[in-house]
Amino acid sequence: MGMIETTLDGGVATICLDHFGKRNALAAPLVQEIVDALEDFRRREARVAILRARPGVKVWSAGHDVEELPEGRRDPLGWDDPLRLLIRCVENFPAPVIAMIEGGVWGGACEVVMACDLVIAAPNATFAVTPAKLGVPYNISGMLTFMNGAALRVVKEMAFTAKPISAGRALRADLVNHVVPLDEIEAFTYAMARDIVANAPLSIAVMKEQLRILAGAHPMSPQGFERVQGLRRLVYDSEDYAEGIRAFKEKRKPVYHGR
Ligand code: LCV
Repeated sequence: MGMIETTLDGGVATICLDHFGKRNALAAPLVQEIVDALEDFRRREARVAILRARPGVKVWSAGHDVEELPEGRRDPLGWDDPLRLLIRCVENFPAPVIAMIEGGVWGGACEVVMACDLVIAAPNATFAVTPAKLGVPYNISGMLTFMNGAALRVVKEMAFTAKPISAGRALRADLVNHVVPLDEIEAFTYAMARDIVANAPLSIAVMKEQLRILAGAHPMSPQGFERVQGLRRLVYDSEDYAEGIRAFKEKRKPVYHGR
């Protein structure tokens, strides 16, 4: 059975996450379905895509599927891992992708939402950046996505505390475009989608690609890159990393020692 539902109507594509049993955790099979749907919508020349969950959910997505993370001594979030693939698909999709959010957005799902072009949130939406909760090293491009999305101080608070922030705080921090009451969010989001569809698709596709390239135009020396990448290894080679993953699987609080 599929884990998403898709529609394409008047140029507006919708992908609805629908794997309640795992709280829409971004496991490889679910990610593959989203990637395939985006590819299909690209072929059918969708003019905008909406990424959403079912109305009424308490969790939009629980983030990376922790069961799929390696137990240690291997980069858990490498270039070809499903989450990275999904984020590149969203960024490279030739039309705007709107994230419509109800409920909690956790970890890797938060990065997926930040990679979307526009974010419309209900008042009950929350956003949590969780690597420090699990003892996981954050991905470099993921870090950049956040730095481009919000002020550095807010990024630091989210990363260091791993606590969810409210929709209101996310709005003030520029992480989301609008916070809209639950009973209006669908009408609001689809009205915005229709505004986009009414405009020139090539102009929009080119601006999206220009903004993607310009937002990533941070010159860095090879030594600087190696240093940042090498720092991640300190984390995934650590005892704390293995403990974080073990504790999640055993449904208990992790005990960290900083080594
Ligand atoms: C696998 C899950 C998950 C899950 N994976 O329902 O960005 S990083 O670096 O942090 C990256 C590595 C990452 O994204 O890590 C994941 C970050 N996510 C989280 O920390 C959230 C983990 N989940 C939760 O705290 C709770 O599940 C929430 C609050 C989202 C929902 O709570 P609720 O009481 O509604 P359950 O906890 O009972 O979850 C239902 C089922 O989904 C599984 C969970 O193990 C449970 O499985 P079983 O029914 O087999 O017991 N599940 C939830 N999240 N990220 N599996």
